[in-house]
Amino acid sequence: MLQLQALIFDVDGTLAETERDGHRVAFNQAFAAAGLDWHWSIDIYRKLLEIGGGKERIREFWQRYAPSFRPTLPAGTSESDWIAQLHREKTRRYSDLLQAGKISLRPGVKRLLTEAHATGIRLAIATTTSPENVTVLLETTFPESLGWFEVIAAGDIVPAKKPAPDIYQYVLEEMRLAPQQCLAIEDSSIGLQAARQAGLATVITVNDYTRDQPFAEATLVLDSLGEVDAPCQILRTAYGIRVPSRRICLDLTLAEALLQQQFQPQLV
Ligand code: XBP
Ligand code: MG
Repeated sequence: MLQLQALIFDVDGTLAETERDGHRVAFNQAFAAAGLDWHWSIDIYRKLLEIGGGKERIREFWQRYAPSFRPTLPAGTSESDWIAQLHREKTRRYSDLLQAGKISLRPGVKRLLTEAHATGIRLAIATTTSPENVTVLLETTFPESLGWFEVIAAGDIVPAKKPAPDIYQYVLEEMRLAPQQCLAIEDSSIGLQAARQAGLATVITVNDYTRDQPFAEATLVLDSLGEVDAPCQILRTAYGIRVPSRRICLDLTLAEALLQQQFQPQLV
């Protein structure tokens, strides 16, 4: 019998609005510290978010916006080493921003994690960002939850980042679960592509960067996970998916119902 066993969370944009005021700012700080005149505006960053991964995003920017730039490379080092060093500096700056309390969790995240933990639903993370960024985000926003995640799959742990399905497949293998037993929670089109290619039903919680992206493959598109006393708005449901009312918050009862409808619609 099909039954929800686990929730798999994306991090950036889903657990917290980390991109505009977190990662983007940290990238710019790292560029300035390296003496570069690169600056990622809010709008340029929107385009760059089509590329998953900070190192990959730096390379994309370099190729697209500053193709004639040549960094001074110490002997025996490569352009990839230079990018990796710049990205390490960015990660350090990002951590400083989080430690300063600049970012909090999105509505409903704490509620749903707490409900899942209390009822034995397994939890995992599938993210493109670095593992240290996940740790610092949870430490600074919801420290007790750090030990709740059975698998934190992050960054370079797989060769291909989202939209490739590798990170979700890694989580499923580690947890020894079938995709039909899990629900993925994402915020972006590339995250949705990754989760769907791994066979997962996926709920999207949009944010300002992702609101207009295509989400045709999503089970449900919401503006947040919602709180009991402050429901979220349903932006779209997949064909055939029914929700109990227009004023909901995503809880485990609804998560289970979504799974049943997605994978065994004839029984619902
Ligand atoms: C979103 C990403 C990440 C962050 C930056 O990750 O694409 O690359 O923007 O983090 P998620 P790094 O899968 O959680 O949405 O610089 O550490 O890559
Ligand atoms: Mg995301």
